[in-house]
Amino acid sequence: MKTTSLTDNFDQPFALSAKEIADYDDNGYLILEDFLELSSCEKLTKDAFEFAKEDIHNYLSFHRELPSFKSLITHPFLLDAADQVQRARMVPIGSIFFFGKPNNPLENGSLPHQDNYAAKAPTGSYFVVALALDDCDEENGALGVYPGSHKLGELPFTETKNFVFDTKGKLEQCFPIGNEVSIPNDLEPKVLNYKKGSLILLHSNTIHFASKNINKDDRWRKMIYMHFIKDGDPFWPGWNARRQIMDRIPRRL
Ligand SMILES: O=C(O)CCC(=O)C(=O)O
Repeated sequence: MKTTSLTDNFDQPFALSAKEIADYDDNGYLILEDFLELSSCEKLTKDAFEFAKEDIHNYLSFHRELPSFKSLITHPFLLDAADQVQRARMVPIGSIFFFGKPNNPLENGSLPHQDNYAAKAPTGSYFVVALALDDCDEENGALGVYPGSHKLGELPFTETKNFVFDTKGKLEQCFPIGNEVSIPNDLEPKVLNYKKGSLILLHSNTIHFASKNINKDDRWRKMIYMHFIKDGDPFWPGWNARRQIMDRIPRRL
């Protein structure tokens, strides 16, 4: 596939192959390798570190603070890809950034969960696109999935707290992310391997998780998760995330 940048010429839409769409439909996720060129990944990384300074933890809604993150979440090729697998015009509404610093007390991975508990949208409407800013595998806490679990619909979950903020709004505690679901016996987890610049499309009902990054080789696992809703559908903004619809280009594919 063609590698893109944050400022490419986006005249031609970005078409997925029939096989890529069929793989997404079967598995509930799709990895697009080499989606974003490395210099654009470096720009996003630099902006994230400059914003966070010494406060290294998860950040909600960097796209509201950092123009490079806004360019990514409204990236025409990213939207083309989202629209094709979701068969709808997908409107950006939120994002969360993970530094994935090794052994960081303020980052503790995520429990096996589906994502729509947060947005409470009509089933299948909420949608996730992630961009990797590091090479990721089992050693640095890569994203794991239960392939095919998106076909199970929304499963019962145990409600747990994700974040604790102090009175000034500063994050002081982070629990493993997500409301845990119990896994049906016949499903096998798969920890994904993907390179910096890969884009991962994830159905919101795909059960996913990540181990805390505990490697001793200073391998970070920076990831940007971006959230979308099918045009016109309702969703809960969330007291922490404050999800909001954003402007985007018309649907092209
Ligand atoms: O820690 C991770 O990379 C997974 C994050 C996640 O599951 C989520 O934001 O829903």
